[in-house]
This record gives sequence, structure tokens and C-alpha cells, in this order.
Amino acid sequence: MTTAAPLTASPLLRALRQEPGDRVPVWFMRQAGRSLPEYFAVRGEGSILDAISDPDRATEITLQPVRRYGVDAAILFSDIMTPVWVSGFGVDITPGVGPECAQPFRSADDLARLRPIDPDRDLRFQTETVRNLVNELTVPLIGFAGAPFTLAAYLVEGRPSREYVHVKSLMMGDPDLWHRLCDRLADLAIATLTAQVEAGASAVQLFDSWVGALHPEHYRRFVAPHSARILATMADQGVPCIHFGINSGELLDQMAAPGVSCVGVDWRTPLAAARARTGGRVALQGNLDPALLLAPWPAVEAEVRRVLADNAGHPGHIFNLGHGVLPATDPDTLNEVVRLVHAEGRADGGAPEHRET
Ligand code: 1CP
Repeated sequence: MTTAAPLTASPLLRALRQEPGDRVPVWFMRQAGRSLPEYFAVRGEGSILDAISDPDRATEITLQPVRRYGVDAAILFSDIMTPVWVSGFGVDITPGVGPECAQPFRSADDLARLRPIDPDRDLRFQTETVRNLVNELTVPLIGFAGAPFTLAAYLVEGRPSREYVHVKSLMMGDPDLWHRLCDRLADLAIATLTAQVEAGASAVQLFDSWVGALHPEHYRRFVAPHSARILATMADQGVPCIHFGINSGELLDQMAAPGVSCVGVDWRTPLAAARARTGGRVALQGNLDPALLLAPWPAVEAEVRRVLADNAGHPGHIFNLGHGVLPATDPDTLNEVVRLVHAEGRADGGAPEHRET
């Protein structure tokens, strides 16, 4: 193995510290998986959990987009439901649907099905995958977990949802049980993230994908304390943390909580507005609309330039999509996006008229 430059000087980790650097780092949520032909060659049939729990396959799938695109980070190939699955709650990930629970969480009795996990025993496959990856990679590995609200949404609804009727009913109707559930889910997130960091992950992302379904006051009362516990614990471990949600423009200020290095911004909120809302305390990750990647290249190119201009050269920018890569995306388009961001992105404080004083 050749001796690589220390990862602390990598564009991703510099951006997470809001330090100027040579270039704007870029990676894509869901860069592995469904948009890559080489993924289908190794994924195998059946539940994605089979591939996730096989370190050789999970390692290979994680590396595929790094090789193909030259992105500035790898993200562990896993799923937000993995810790819930190993806890024995009873969840599967159905191809074409997503996470499903045959018996959704509806009463205090269901807490018993969500037993605490022991990462040394229950997540050995994950630790092995992370160790393999850290040996191979010359870019940082991002570990991740699902945040309590988004995990609870699957457990309580039993499947992907649009309205979140059951989860909101539980939150409002039985706040005590809601908080006990979120406490367990925060413990699962802390256990899985800690195991990933101890095995060598350089940064972590807390996915609260569906939290934009909530009013900011409900977020403050029912969700923020649980996510805050996870974020503070990871900050104590000295690992930079990205906090992500969709449709979360109204929540960004709260999501830039203590311990957060960076918030994910979806395409509905301009980066300049996101920076104002978070008071410049955190770096920003985003925010190209993933649907636009299916438009003709000149439109994609203009949008990439617009996102970069919106950031105005601020050092704390990680170029990404506002949500995951859609399955129909042409991988060649992502290659071109990486090339363009690396060529045009500035992480040096920007043009004089944009420079902050
Ligand atoms: O069978 C398959 O190939 C199914 C597709 C798939 C993949 C590739 C699922 C099912 N999960 C994954 C891997 C995955 N999931 C990754 C690693 C890949 C990468 O990013 O490169 C990550 C980070 C996740 C995280 C995840 N799973 C989130 C958070 C990110 C997001 O998209 O908001 C969520 C919400 C899930 C749940 C989930 N798992 C799978 C699906 C189809 C879904 C979403 C279902 C829904 O609409 O609610």
C-alpha cells in the first residue's frame, strides 16, 4: 500500500471544518446501488439486507461509485433499517417498496421487540465491512444511521408513508410512549455509529429524511432532544456529523444543533438562505435536484453552476444532491457533474464581491 496524504487534509473533511481548500468536494447520496449496472452484477436476488450483511459484497458495492466517479467520499453500503433489523424487531426491505414491518409498532408491548444491540455480536458484518473499506480507500468513509423520527416513521406506519397518520397520532396521543420509542431508536443509532467510527469511518451522516413532515414546534418538542443526544455523543467522539432531512428548510436552524458540522439542504432552499438560517455555524451539503439529472446535459450543467454560484465560494460547501440518486439516472451524467464541480467549484472564499468580511 502506498502512503496516502492524511485524510484530515481531504477536501471533504476540510469542508466539514469550513476551511478553505483546493476544491469543492462532491459525493452523491445513494451513489451506490440502483443506478449502477455493476451493482446488479453483485447484489444478488432477494432482500438488500443479504448484500448488506455480507462484508465482501458490501465492500465491493461501496467502492463501485468511488472508482467510477472519483467522488470525494465513500458512503458505507448499508441501510438505515440495519440496526432495527439486527435488534430483532421484525423488518424487511422489500425490493421496489422499501422497509416493511409485518407487525408495526403500536403499543408499549412492542418495545420488547426492539431489544438493545451489542455491536460486537450483532453488527460484526458491518465492522468488518468498514475495516475492509478503510484499508482500501484513499477518500474518507462516511458512516450513517437513521434518526429516531425517520426510523419511527417506518416502524409505526409499517411501510413507506406519505401522511404519517399513525406516527403523528402516537406522538400526540401518547407522548410518553413516543419518547420511550425514540429513546430506544437513539440508542440503536448511537451503537451503530460508534461501531462505525471505532472501525475507522471519518465522518457520519444522520439521516432524518422524512422529518420535513413536521411543524417546527413539533420537531422541537418530539424529535430534537433525541437527535441531539445522538449528535452530542458523536461530537464527544470527535467525529464530524452531517445532519440531513428533506423538505426541512423550516427546520434547518434547529438541525444545526450543537455537535453538527454540516446540514443537508434540499433543492427547495437556496444555499444562501440556508447559510443565513444557520448563522454560518455549520457547513452545507447539497443541493442539486436529483430529478434534474435526467434533463439534457446543458440544463444539468447550468444547474450545477447555479448551485456553485449560490454558495459563492464559501469554504463550507459539500456538493451533493438534495436527495438520493434516482434509479434511472445515467451514470455518465454523474461523471460529468463530478468533473464540472472539481473544475469550477471554489472553496477559497469566492470572488471578491462574495467574500465575507
Ligand atoms: O433492493 C434494492 O437494491 C433497494 C434499494 C435500496 C438501496 C440501494 C434500499 C432500500 N436501501 C439501499 C441502500 C441505502 N439506503 C444506502 C447506501 C447507498 C448509498 O447511499 O450509496 C443508504 C445511505 C440508505 C439510507 C436510507 N434507506 C434512507 C435515507 C436516505 C434517503 O434516501 O432518504 C432511507 C429513507 C432508507 C429507507 C429505504 N431503504 C430502501 C428504500 C427503497 C428506502 C426508501 C423507501 C421510502 O420511500 O420510504
